[in-house]
Amino acid sequence: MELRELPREVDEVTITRAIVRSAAEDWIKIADSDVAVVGAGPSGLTAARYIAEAGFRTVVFERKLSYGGGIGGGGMLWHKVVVSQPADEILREVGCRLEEAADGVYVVDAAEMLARLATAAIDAGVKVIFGVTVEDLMYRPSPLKVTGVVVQWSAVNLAGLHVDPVAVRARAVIDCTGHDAEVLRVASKKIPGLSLELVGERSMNASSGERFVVERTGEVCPGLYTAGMAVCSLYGGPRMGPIFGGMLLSGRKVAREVVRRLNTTQ
Ligand code: 48F
Repeated sequence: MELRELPREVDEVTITRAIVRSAAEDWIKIADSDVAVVGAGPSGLTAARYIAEAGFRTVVFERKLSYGGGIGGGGMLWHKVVVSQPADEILREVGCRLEEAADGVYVVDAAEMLARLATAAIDAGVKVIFGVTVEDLMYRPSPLKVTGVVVQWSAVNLAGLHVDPVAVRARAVIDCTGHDAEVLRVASKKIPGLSLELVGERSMNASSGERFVVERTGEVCPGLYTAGMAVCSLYGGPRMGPIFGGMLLSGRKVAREVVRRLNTTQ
């Protein structure tokens, strides 16, 4: 075999330094972001893409080591999910191939949707950080405003180690953590003066659930927004199962609201 077809020799220390230096440079920028999105599921990836396309420095913190949240599981592990109009527009923008299953109702491969939403977000300039859990918020009491997130390596939490987390400033924080609404839950317990009570999601009703999510998506308090299933957990909307259009439209709606706000405030 010719030498030029083999991988170039690399010293192990060069690998270590390259990773640590580049990651640290990224984190120095991430520490002062415009927008922090929590969760790389369908609502989070969609929101992050539109916000980055509008020119804002956007980071997504994802607790796991992969994209997609609930997309990859399809419907009870069947490798497909469904979207209905007008959410198909969002999937077409990122190049997904859709099959019409009924009038205005489409089916798409879960793996394709996940990969294309993620690629489009990355192409727009979103920085996605895996293996990091948002465990708390930063806030300013008067006037009340959420000013960032408190983050920890997921591995540290899994190991039950007592390690202090670090903070990331953001002009807007979006809870896209899905059914558990983790960021909103923390906010409701730990931010004085914020009267936020999580009602909890209701049993399944696909169409009402999808509409509910999109209608109620938006600002929760200054600096804090929510999209996706977290909206149902907060306000008591029905779950909708493996139909995902509401998640995409909710991500787009919150992005528009955040962009409007960031463009009108310093
Ligand atoms: O659950 P998830 O996909 O949320 P979503 O965008 O979409 C919901 C649908 O998948 C589906 C449905 C509707 O069709 O019923 O369930 O609302 O993605 C949430 C992501 O957030 C991550 C979690 O690992 C998942 O990938 N996550 C949750 N809590 C945290 C977090 C946290 N505290 N810090 C970082 N990531």
